[in-house]
Amino acid sequence: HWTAEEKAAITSVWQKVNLEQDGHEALTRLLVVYPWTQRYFSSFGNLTNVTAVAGNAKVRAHGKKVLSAVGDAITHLDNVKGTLHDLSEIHAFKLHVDPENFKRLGEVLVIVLASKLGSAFTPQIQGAWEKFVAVLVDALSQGYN
Ligand code: HNI
Repeated sequence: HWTAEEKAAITSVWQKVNLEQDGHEALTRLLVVYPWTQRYFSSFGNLTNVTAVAGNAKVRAHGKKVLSAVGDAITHLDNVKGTLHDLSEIHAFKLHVDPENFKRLGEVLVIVLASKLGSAFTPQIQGAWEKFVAVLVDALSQGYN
């Protein structure tokens, strides 16, 4: 269900992503913009303000893990659901993450990409990414059904 243009838009942007740096920024934005998401990361230490989050090595390592899983989905665009099946079950049954938060992570990820690419993040590229984020959120939410 992807056009060749959409696939190109998603993969070409992903080639420019730095998993650790951009993952850290996305997770930092999630924790600061939506502070109630901090409750899932009580083992990560002090996350109460932007300076603490920005300097937190656990947040950095975890951001890289999250974006690696996104990259895994991007290399399997025709089977995102199958690729993220186990990860979805972990979030549902083990971590008990409210799936609304997947949308929020998708939202901050688009903002990180837009600020990184500037005018190269065209409306057409944003359109493809919004669609990918919807597919990603849907795949991560499958374990909750
Ligand atoms: Ni998420 C663990 C991927 C969104 C809370 N998460 C993981 C792991 C991956 C991952 C990979 C490591 C799993 C393992 O240990 O086997 N998470 C993703 C992806 C998204 C996402 C791809 C969305 C795009 N996770 C979220 C959100 C929250 C979240 C929105 C909470 C608000 N995740 C967690 C928590 C852990 C976690 C909590 C365990 C962290 C730890 O190390 O203790």
